Amino acid sequence: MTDFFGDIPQIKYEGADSTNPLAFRHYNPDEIIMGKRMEDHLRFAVAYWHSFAWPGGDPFGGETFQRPWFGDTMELAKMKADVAFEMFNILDVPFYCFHDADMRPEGANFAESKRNLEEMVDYLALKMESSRTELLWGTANLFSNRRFMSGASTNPDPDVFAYSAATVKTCIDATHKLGGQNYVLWGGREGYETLLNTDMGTELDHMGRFLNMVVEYKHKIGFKGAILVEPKPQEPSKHQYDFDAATCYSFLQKYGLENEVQLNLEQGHAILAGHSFEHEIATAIAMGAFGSIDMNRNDYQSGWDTDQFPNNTPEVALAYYHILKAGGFDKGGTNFDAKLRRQSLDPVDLIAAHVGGMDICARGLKAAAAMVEDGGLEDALNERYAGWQTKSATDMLTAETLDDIAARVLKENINPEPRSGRQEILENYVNRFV
Ligand code: XLS
Ligand code: NI
Ligand code: NI
Repeated sequence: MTDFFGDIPQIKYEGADSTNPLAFRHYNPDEIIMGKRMEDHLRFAVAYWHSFAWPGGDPFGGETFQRPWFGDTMELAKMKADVAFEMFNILDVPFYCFHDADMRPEGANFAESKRNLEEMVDYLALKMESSRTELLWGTANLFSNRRFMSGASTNPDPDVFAYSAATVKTCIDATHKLGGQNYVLWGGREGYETLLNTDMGTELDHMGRFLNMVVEYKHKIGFKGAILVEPKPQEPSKHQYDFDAATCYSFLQKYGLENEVQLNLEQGHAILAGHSFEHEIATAIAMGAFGSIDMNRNDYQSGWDTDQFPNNTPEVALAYYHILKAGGFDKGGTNFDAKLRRQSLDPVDLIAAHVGGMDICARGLKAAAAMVEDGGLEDALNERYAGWQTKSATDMLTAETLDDIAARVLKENINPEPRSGRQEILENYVNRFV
């Protein structure tokens, strides 16, 4: 036991009237929502990197957090893991997620980094034996170290491609060993700073081959988890190839991976791409590529990936509405890819941030489920598309040609009458639930 969290007890559900800042007011794991426990709907995960590895730096100043486990030794890495599992227990979260670089010190060379990772994986496996918290996903950090400054699989230097492939192999092995339910690839520097020095077609081909190798390896070792790609339009690169859900899907199709790889969608990345979160979720669902979500929010004034904890119920409710309508998570879940503000120094801040985030998500889920059960949005959709229930309408999709349709429009003197889209009525409807 470390004494990092002092006497903060395990967080309990106390109901909406509770004024205890360290209690859940909405997140009630055992509450049944649409026939399933709330915990099993939401599948919360804590992100190792933001909570335990991020030092609180920004472009103008370094570390503010000064955690006792900061440093590059295995001993400190183990202390970090101890603290992480203490927090998982305080929050009673079902899952966590990690990058290799979050939990092991970087070695002097690949072999040493690999050994460090393997030793930490054994240590985490041990911690998991006496904890209920499982691994939602693992991933490789192919963006922090300077060797990745020009990309990982898209780097012009084949040695970096090789190093990245070897690193991803070790991270899939780690994820597999720890029983991870997914493996994520986020292409932080898979993109460019300037097209003046970038051969985009070649880089995309390399990235396509790389991802195919990941899928081949997954099958080779019998990893049953999902392979997920995480879209983001820019930052750190000026332009990232995994721009948004639609761009990722066309990439997957071009490289024959659309049946093998799904998407991990992040609220803040959706906003950076000029979309809403529900747009990205609905797009992935429409393509049959929905996998998991990274929950956070961006500051709407800064236009940057600020990775704050979510605190906007209406936004969260619409996201879960689409997820529920599509049948909910399968292997995916809600990972808090969110970090404290750099002035939030205290251990209690870390706990409160997650308590608030989990509560907002629970509230959003309950609102979403109430809308699904009420059926108002579904009815409005059915009514709006009711014309497509007729035979003449479906014939256009299955039997008629452009000529046929043109002839019919003339013959039947088809003359469409515009109808109201009822947007404000529907927005008012949603506001009844959130
Ligand atoms: C960064 C990404 C990253 C991925 C995992 O913006 O969100 O945290 O989720 O590499
Ligand atoms: Ni992000
Ligand atoms: Ni993310």
